[in-house]
Amino acid sequence: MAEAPQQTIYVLNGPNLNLLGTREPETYGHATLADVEKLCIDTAAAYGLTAECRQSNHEGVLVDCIHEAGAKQAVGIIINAGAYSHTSIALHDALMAVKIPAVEVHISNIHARESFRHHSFTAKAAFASVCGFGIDGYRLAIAGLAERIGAGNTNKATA
Ligand code: CA2
Repeated sequence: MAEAPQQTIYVLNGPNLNLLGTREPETYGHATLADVEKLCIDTAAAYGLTAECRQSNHEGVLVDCIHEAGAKQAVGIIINAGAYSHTSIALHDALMAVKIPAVEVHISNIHARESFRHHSFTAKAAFASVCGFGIDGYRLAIAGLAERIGAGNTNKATA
C-alpha cells in the first residue's frame, strides 16, 4: 500500500532573526538561525512532519509565506514574527484567513521586557504561545502543535 505523503508545517521567522547567534547573546543566546531551523526540522520529523522553514525581514513576504502555507495545505504554522508580532495586523489577518493552527514563539520572555513587547497581534491569531525558553521554545511549540493536530509517532520521547 502506498504511504501517505508527509504533512508539512511552516516555521516562520521574522525580522532580525537572521542575526541570531551574532549579537545580543544575553537576550537571544548563542544559537544561529540555522541551528533553530535544524532543531525544527528534526523535531517535526520525530512527529512524522516536514518543516518548511522561512525567514524574512519583510512583513509582506511573511504574509505571502502564510498564504503559501494555506495554498499548500500545511497542517500547522510556528511563527516568531519578531518585532512585527507587536505591530502587524496584516500578519494577524493572514493567520486568521488561512485557518491553520498556529503557535507563536518568542525566544525571550517578552512579558519581562519593555512594555511595547507585551502585546502581540500574532498571539491573538495563534492557539498557543511559548516564550522565554530560548530556542527550545521552538521544540516545545512543535510538540504542542503535533499533539493538537494528532500527529505523532514512536519517536516522541526523543523530540
Ligand atoms: O524573543 C523573541 O523571539 C522576539 O520575537 C525577538 C525579536 C523582538 O523584537 C521581539 O520583541 C521578541 C527581535 C529579534 C532580533 O533578533 C536578534 C538576534 C540577534 C541579534 C540581534 C537581534
